[in-house]
Amino acid sequence: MRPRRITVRPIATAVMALAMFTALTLPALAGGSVVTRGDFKTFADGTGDIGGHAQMVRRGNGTTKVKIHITGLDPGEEYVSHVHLQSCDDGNAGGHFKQNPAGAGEPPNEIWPGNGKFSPSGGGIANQQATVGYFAGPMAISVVVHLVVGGQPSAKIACADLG
Ligand SMILES: [Cu+2]
Repeated sequence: MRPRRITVRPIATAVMALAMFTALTLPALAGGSVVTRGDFKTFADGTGDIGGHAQMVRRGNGTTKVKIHITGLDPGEEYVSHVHLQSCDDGNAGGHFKQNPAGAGEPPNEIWPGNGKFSPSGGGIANQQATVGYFAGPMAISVVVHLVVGGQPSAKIACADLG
């Protein structure tokens, strides 16, 4: 019995040490975030000189925030923006990112900065954002801006690769 007791103590000590290590390191991980960003450029069906940038922050607390700043838009038009599945040079950025590929084609399963239609300022500038309650998967790699025609997202007029 005696040798057995001696072996139990180091294990208990190791378990306590592991618990303390975990308690110390998890807050550090939870505070971490992964930032990707890219510059907007005139794209596919777009015209004129569109600029600005997009930024995605995947936070360690399990949320994702996307902010966009776009310049060179037509103040008389409406626009909508989505996170897309492919890079700007690959199939015109493909379709919409969906956290659950079998889920709904709308927020929060998709990420739409502005969460719908938006109008630029008189100077053609738009600043929009969206936050979703999950850590966006690796297929969230570009942000596309569409012109709205007849109330529906239409031509892809700008794109930014998130890298
Ligand atoms: Cu889109």
